[in-house]
Amino acid sequence: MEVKTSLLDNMIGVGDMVLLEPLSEDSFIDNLRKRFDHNEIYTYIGSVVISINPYRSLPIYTPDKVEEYRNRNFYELSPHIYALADEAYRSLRDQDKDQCILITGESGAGKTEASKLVMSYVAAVCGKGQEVNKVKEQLLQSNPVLEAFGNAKTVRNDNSSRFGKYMDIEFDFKGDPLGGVISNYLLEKSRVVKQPRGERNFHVFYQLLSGASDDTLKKLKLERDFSKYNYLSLDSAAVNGLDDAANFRTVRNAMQIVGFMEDEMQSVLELVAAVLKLGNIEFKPESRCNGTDESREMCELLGIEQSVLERAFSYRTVEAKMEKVSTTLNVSQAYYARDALAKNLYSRLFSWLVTRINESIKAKTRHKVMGVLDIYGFEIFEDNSFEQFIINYCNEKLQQIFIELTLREEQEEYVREGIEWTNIEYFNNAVICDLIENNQNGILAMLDEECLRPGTVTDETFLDKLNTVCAEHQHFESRLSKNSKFLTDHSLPHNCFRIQHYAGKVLYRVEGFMDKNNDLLYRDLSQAMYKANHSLIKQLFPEGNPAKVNLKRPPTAGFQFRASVGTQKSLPHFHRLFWSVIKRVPGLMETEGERAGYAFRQTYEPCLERYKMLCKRTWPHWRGPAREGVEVLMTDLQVPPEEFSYGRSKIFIRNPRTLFFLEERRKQCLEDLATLIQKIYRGWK
Ligand code: AD9
Ligand code: MG
Repeated sequence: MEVKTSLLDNMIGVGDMVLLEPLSEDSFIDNLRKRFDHNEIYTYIGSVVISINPYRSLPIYTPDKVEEYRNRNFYELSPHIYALADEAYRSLRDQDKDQCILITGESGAGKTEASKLVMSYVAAVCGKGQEVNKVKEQLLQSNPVLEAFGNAKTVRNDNSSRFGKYMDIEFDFKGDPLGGVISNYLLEKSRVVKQPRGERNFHVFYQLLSGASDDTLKKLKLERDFSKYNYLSLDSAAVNGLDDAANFRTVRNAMQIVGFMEDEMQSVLELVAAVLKLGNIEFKPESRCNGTDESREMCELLGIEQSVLERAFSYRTVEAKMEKVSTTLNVSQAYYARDALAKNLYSRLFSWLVTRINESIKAKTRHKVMGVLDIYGFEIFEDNSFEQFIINYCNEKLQQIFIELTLREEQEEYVREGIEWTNIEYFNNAVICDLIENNQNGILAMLDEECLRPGTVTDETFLDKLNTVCAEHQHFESRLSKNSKFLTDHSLPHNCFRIQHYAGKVLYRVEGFMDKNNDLLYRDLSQAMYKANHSLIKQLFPEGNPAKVNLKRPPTAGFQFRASVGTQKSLPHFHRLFWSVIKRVPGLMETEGERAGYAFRQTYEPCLERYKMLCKRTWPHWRGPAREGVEVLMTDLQVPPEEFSYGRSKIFIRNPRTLFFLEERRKQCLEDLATLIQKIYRGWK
């Protein structure tokens, strides 16, 4: 039997990396590859699930599979995301513990799919009944709505999340779902007005144009043809395998289930149409944009007086010393204002959608929660800009939370067991987070400072500042530790800086950083929007209310993001955490690196039971406390003392090799025993 298992392992790899021998980067990747070749996309490292995107549909998410994994122990069946979902759900229901599932991995790795699999599994196994089923349906249907507005085709992923999402599913004391709350992190709004080559705008634009009835399009003053709209990139409008028209129906249906009223849906579509119209407004030096069809139609959609909008595109009013001064915008400033309005309109619409969904799905009371965090994955492109900087910072933060939580759990167990704890720097990416978010000289703070500084400020002056401050800081840091993450290197292209992220080195080009961070919307435009005879658009621009003139500068994009990422701090209140490391391309796996602590632990009794045959003094019976038996065992087997530690109730083993050594000895012992028995048996015959 033993031999058969290892032959099988040789072919399809082991389900838990902990059992891998020898454990090295090569064997780790080799194991994943073997499993992947046999359609085994999931593998464990202890309680962490790794998955590799198969990019095709595998028959492993059927109702039968759900039944198979239901109420089974985590390690009982072959690795699966359902095992993780089941374990999380059962701990919540039976042990009354809040749960949190963090899903990380690079773009296109399968995070969003994994989060949906978790949700649908939990929906399938928890209680039933009319009310409960309605709640489940609403929670599940919030996904297509948010994906239509917040996802887009990128070069990495045809359905790439361009926002971060954290969803709490709320349960009652029986473990039945009551509702949910969604938090969203900064939408990549620059995409509304411009998309990188080979990428698309947010799905909803294409869905609306492809899937709406002729009548609806007429009411929205739209034409079906993508090429009519400046904001829709042409080179990749139709995506293989994406049925925009069918998805439009799915989204409408989902909005209905979630609880949007017919008139609300209409308003939302009017805003989407208005964004497309905005993109077609053109400005010419002689005649400005006066009286064009596009601006007229946009104004009709939103109930705005055309002269009000056109004035807002022509002038900028600044209040200085209680006096209003209007300056004329030149053509490029007018385009800037137009794009800023489109970006703001769309991103505010997105936030409104999240709030509106929450109104529908939020439970009045809750007993326990399961949180699922699905963010945009780490991005390293050839050309990385402010968006990648923000997305990667978010991933860095998540990594830090994961590390803090696992280390804390680990540390607590060591303290409980009376084992000495030494902090190991290697694990911690707090240095990178600090480099970005430090209030005084973090990159985001410096960017804000530069945006506010009077005088001529440009992306280049920001880069100069960064280089000077970080270089100084680095000089100071390098005396303390060798791992500074801001990489100064004279061979860098002149407008770039480089950061050593946990996932790799990334070169950022500063062009556009100031602008995107400033995210300026001239007050003339927010006031024009507030004047609209359209309740949704009015709601989205509250600062346009002249009665509430607030001269304070609106917070920058970087600041807002830092603040929203900061709220993730609430995560450590969760009792349990699962982590799914997912990679897009098999073969590019990173290993966990060296384990800094003790990788394995076992309570004394089972440990003694399993290995007592290896030592004459403990075999067949040990008549003292189990801990002493284990001590005798380890001494007799001459396991080096630095390889393990005795805790109060458990033995802690530092290295998997030690465990394999013990297992190997045991296997040998059993084989010898079997041979012996066979000999005796033959002798009898
Ligand atoms: V991003 O950071 O949002 O750009 P994700 O979310 O990690 O990324 P996503 O879940 O969207 O990736 O997966 C990308 C595509 O891979 C999906 O659209 C599916 O076509 C495909 N995929 C992902 N997971 C699975 C799976 N378990 N089985 C089959 C999958 N296909
Ligand atoms: Mg995603």
